[in-house]
Amino acid sequence: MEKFRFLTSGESHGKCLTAIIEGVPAGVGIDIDFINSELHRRQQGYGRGDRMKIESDTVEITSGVRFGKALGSPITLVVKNRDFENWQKIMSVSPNNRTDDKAFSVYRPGHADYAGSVKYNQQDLRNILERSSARKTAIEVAVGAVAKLILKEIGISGSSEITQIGSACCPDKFHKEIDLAKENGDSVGGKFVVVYKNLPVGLGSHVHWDRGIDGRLAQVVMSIPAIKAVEIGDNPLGLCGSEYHDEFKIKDGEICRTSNHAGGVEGGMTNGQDLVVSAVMKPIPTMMKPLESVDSKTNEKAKAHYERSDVCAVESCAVVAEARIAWVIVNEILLKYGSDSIEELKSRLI
Ligand code: EPS
Repeated sequence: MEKFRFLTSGESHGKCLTAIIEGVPAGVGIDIDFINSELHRRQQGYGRGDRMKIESDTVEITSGVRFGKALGSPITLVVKNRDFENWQKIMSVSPNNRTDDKAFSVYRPGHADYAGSVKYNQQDLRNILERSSARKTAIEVAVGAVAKLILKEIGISGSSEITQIGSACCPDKFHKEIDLAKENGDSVGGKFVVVYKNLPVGLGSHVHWDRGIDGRLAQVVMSIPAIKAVEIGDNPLGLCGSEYHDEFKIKDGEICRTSNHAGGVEGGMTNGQDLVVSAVMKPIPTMMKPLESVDSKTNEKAKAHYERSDVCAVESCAVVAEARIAWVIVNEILLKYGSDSIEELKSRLI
């Protein structure tokens, strides 16, 4: 059941990335500066590649907003790819401009090149790279920023933190790990945590497998490029029930908890505690010192394709996860409380 729904489109070096969102209640304040600040956050982080020096992502809104407020009609967002200027011929829509410039045929282990080219019957692996690139997360962050603006109206906010880079678990060693990977022509992954506060009790449901908010959160975070594991709350491995579960207490006549190992979700529903989602990102598969691979044209041994990439993008990935989690929370709020306008939503949440 989707109440906050959208499609995105766009290739990494195409003209632009686009999203059409449906379900934003009328009257929500759409602050373009906020959307742009989220896009800026996604571009930051130690270890990002040169593409981020070219782009300065900003959003254009071409429908669904008037005088700073959502109309309740579909909102269209556009983020231009500045780099398109350098790729106009290579990414041309017209059959008359066909070129082999930037075509490649050696699979990058760990990327979508192999499975994507087999599935879509493509010989030029660029036809897979262009959409599988994490560039598309720019427009996802813009959609997430709109979701965050809905949440802001009702007092819900989120943030993220990096908890591990490579084998380092404290921030003062993070840059060293990234520098070392760079020196070695390598890449490095890590782990981050996203926390959302002030959620109402009962988003999601225990009544059917596909309605649990935990499953929905896992899906949106797991499908971010390069994510290999998602956890909600603390990892319970090795803990006894008595150590892991969060006891109920009474304080000033109110039910409360003194721990949050469950990460704010019990029985597939939010329980009013902070929602805590962490995820593990693998090292980016495009590497200066390429791995051994195969040329799909000749079926012969070859070094994997390399082109400009990031050494580490864990910080950006955390911003993407914040955005995607905002989609899920907004969708669940709209499912539970309905609402065509923000005033209606606020009155139902009291
Ligand atoms: C990205 C843009 C890309 C990469 C990166 C993410 O730009 P380009 O390919 O032009 O250098 O920097 O993509 C990947 C890491 C990947 O594996 O696809 C962005 O905007 O986030």
